[in-house]
Amino acid sequence: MSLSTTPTADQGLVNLRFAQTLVDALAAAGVSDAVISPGSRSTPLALAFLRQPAIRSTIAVDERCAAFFALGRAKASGRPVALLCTSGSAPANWYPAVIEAAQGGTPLLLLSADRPAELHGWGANQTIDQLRLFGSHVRASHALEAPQAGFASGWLQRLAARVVAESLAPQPGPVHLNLPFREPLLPAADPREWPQATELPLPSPAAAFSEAFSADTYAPGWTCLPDPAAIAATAATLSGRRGVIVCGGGAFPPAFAEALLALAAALDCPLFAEPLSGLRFAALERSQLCVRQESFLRDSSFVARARPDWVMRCGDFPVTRQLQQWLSGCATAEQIVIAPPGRWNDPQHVATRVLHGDALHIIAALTQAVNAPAAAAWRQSFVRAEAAAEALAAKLAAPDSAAALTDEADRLPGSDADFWEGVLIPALLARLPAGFRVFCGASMAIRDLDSFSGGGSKPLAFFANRGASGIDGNLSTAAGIAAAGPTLALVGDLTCTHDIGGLALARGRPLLVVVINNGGGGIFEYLPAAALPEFARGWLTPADADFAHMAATWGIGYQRAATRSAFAAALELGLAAIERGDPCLIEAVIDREHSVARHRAWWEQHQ
Ligand SMILES: Cc1ncc(C[n+]2csc(CCOP(=O)(O)OP(=O)(O)O)c2C)c(N)n1
Repeated sequence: MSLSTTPTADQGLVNLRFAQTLVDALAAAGVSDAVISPGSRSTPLALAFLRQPAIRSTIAVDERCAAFFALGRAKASGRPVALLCTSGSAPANWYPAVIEAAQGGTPLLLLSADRPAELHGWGANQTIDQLRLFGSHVRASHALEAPQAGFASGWLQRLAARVVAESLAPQPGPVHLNLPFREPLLPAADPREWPQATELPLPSPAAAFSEAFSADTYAPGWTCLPDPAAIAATAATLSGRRGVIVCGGGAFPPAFAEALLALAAALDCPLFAEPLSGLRFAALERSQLCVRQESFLRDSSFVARARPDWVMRCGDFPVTRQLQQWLSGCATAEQIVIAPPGRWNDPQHVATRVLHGDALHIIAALTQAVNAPAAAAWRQSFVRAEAAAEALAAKLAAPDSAAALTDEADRLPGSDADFWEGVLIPALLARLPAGFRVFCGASMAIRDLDSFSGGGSKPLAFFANRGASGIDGNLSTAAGIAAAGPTLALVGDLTCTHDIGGLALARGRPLLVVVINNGGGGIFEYLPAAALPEFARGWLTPADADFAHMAATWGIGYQRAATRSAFAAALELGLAAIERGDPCLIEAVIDREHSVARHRAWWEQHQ
């Protein structure tokens, strides 16, 4: 195609036809959600999205929030979500969410509108170099030319199907399309004469192009398995020996949990379920499951007695230091890592074998191949450790009738004023209705979830931005998840203030935000910086924000709680709002010094 700077008879009509061909083909390839930030240069594409009935479009002014919202929506659905914005700094605001999507393996389609080539480098307004803007953080990057009359629609349709495929396999992640448009952006003709969107099913070659993906799971229709010899060798390593399976977070396929438990049963080994594994709150057989390892692995004499011959990991690397340190201490054990193709989840460099492929199929193949369980006493030692930690956890939640009578200032363990994360998290999870989605923020929220969530048969789905573990965009991500149904966002006070704009996206969605307001970055209390005279100014950085006003800015309901009973009452009101489809923000006020003291006492109990 030659580059012409002379507009065709109706450049606007060409732009709209081009945009409609692309968007219709994205719909044909299975894209059902788009998040659009307003702008001029993106107008043909925005119109094409807004008029495509198979695509649900959400409008979000702040591109950073828009991208995190799309991330949340893609996490909840497992399907690629399209983002659209104008030229200039707009797509740069997507960057943190793009990084999280790349690290966390979430499919996104990044459609940035641009000025045509002849305006680049000549001082034109809102024109920056957008090519390869996202560097190595995208799975693929496509630089298109501005639409011209007679553009090749077959190519454009195949490109749409291709970018959807690229966002899903071999590793899900973001894909960038840079799309320049020449003015005039819209047709000159009467709007009533403009071309219409094509309704599905589309008679497009793109439909056949995307048949590689199963319509139900939206996962690649192929299976990737390691060499059968590697499966056989691994099965020999596992059979009849003392082992532990560790399951981290991940977007696992249906039936994965059952398959993993079947392998643990065949080997009669404990299965450590991480908070984001999807195994803690689910209707599953629980005799192999451990959810209290963060506690019982603090007992050095237990750790010395219960040395495994092998450890097998799947999903993301563990959340908390305790389990990480235990893994690095298993120096003599064989360490087997199951990872998606192209991923090397071994930051401690202790793996003795990495099995690349589809986790579900690898687990099923191993279950077939193993031939002997460990001696029964092996798992029993973990069952006892788990039960002991569970009993201590039960005491945290139980009110102490003597202490409950004392006044609030005492904050005695068991009293109403003894309100900290170890009490808040179990109370919250116990009250959530089945089927709730839980988005957990970075910092102490995810670590406390690991320590205090426990587990049960009530199904809850857990999410977090653990790819890059940012405290940015958390509320927007949770709002994106809430588009799929009732969702809890559990975040710290700095994490909340970092994404105030995200609260705007909570409007009209069943999102319950519980802000753990411990007066700043509580996590830093446990790090060496806490001893520095500059600690409060340089690390703790209390937000001193008025959360009631913050919620009011967006017309969102607000509750405040500083005791156990006030939190229980606030939770009832919050859940009633969710049932009506409205968001609610609960500010849980935690005395930081008390919380630090209670965390320390809790950890010491287990040593
Ligand atoms: C975008 C980003 N900036 C900075 C950090 C570093 N960081 C990690 S935790 C944290 C403090 C979070 O405070 P808060 O949300 O109140 O949670 P708490 O520590 O009290 O649990 C910061 C600044 C980060 N992870 N991501």
